[in-house]
Amino acid sequence: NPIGIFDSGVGGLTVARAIKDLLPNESLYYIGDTANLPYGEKSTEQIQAYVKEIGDVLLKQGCKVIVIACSTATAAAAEVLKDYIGDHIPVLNVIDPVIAYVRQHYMGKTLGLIGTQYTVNTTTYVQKLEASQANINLKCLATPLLVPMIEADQYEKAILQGYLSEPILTDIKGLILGCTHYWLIKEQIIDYYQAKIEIINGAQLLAIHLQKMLLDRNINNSMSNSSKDYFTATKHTVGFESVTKRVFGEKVHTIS
Ligand code: DGN
Repeated sequence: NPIGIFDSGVGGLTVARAIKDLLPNESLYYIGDTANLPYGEKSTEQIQAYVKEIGDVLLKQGCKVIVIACSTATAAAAEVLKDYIGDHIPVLNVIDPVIAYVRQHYMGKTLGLIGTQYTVNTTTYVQKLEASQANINLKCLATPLLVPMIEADQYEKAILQGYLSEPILTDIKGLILGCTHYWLIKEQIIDYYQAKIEIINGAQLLAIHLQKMLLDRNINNSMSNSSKDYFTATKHTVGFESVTKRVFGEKVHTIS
């Protein structure tokens, strides 16, 4: 059975890639909800409705676990999706592994976070840090122009630099990429900071967490050469096709 992964578009491909690199024998079923993109400017109710619909599709595909590969969807609908799916299959998200990581490595320090308007407005990361009693000063900046730029598979240096040079992000010890899309421009972000601070990304952290969970539950796939990945978008876009090809080299299927 495949691992179900979804995002509003191409962002979650960074998570899918990290999972595939760590667990090459697992099959992936990926949905980019390009018909409803961007999630970052939608209401909680809207995002929850999209997420439930995707959950239905992934269940129908027989997924053994669902990975919410989007911070915005996690902030809006992680609990709702868990309740909706019930105990059938585990639901993982990209925020929790980051919280655990920074709690271990950045106690008492100041970190920056960039994310969508929704993620920053709902203060989900701050709340989760507080709930885990992580004493970390988190400076959050909404960077809404990045997702459309990345979805279009384009890069504009001035937009990224404009955000990263905002005063709120000075004197940080690390930067959390609080949106899965941003890892697609990681080189540019690392370049901006000249590798002086750590760029913290949930994708690899989640993959490690997932690996452990699959083993614990004994639902990992140890058979070799049997994995098959499937990538689909709710609406075909040139950007989805080109980014998927670049990250995975797969053909994109569109479902309606
Ligand atoms: N990849 C999504 C996230 O991690 O928040 C971006 C959502 C969007 O559509 N703006």
